[in-house]
Amino acid sequence: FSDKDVSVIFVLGGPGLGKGTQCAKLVNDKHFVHLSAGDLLREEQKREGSKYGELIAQCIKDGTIVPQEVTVALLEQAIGNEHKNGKSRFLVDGFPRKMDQAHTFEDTIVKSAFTLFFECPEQVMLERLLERGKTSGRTDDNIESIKKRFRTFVDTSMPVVDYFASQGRVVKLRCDEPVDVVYGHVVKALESRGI
Ligand code: UP5
Ligand code: MG
Repeated sequence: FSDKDVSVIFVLGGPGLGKGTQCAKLVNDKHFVHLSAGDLLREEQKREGSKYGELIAQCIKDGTIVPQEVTVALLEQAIGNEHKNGKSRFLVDGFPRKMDQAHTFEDTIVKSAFTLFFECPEQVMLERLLERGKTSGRTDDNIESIKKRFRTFVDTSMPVVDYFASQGRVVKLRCDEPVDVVYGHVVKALESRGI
């Protein structure tokens, strides 16, 4: 895709800080298509006949990154389908979380407009995840998996944010505040970019 036809904003930040929550609000107000890489992987995991089901299930429980081929293909397919239906503005949530994914996506699908990056103390993420875990049914919302997800975030995903930041392509926002306050920061950041 050309970045004239399709515009992509990456939404990054540690586990459970509220990326999905903020994206859902933007879908309502600004008519973005929200693509959560984690949600696409969970759907693929459940899909009958998927050859990646077990691999995805294991990675999610261990908080490790599914090989990029799987995730990039799911995103490309989803963007293509939405684009056929006339959609052009995408929030890609929870991706790229490893350097190879960042390069592959931007070289083969489309260059992102910029990255919205949420900063959040681990303690706040932990509380939100444990609270959600009471009802989410997610296999990774337990203390063992959460600790592994935090490690992966620091070791593997932060370098992606640092890389985009070194190119001046990151908007940093804080998110240890109520949902609507955080959303106020998000809207301001987008409006300052004419969105
Ligand atoms: N909540 C939200 N905002 C709040 C606020 N301001 N104040 C108080 N509470 C707030 O929110 C989490 C909880 O917090 C909710 O209960 C919410 O009400 C509350 P949510 O919006 O769901 O947070 P989010 O950041 O989306 O958390 P999520 O758990 O989805 O983040 P992760 O990045 O960990 O999970 P994801 O689904 O992206 O990935 C899961 C796994 O998939 C990864 O660990 C990895 O194994 C795999 N994966 C890959 O391998 N490759 C990829 O590219 C992507 C994922
Ligand atoms: Mg999410």
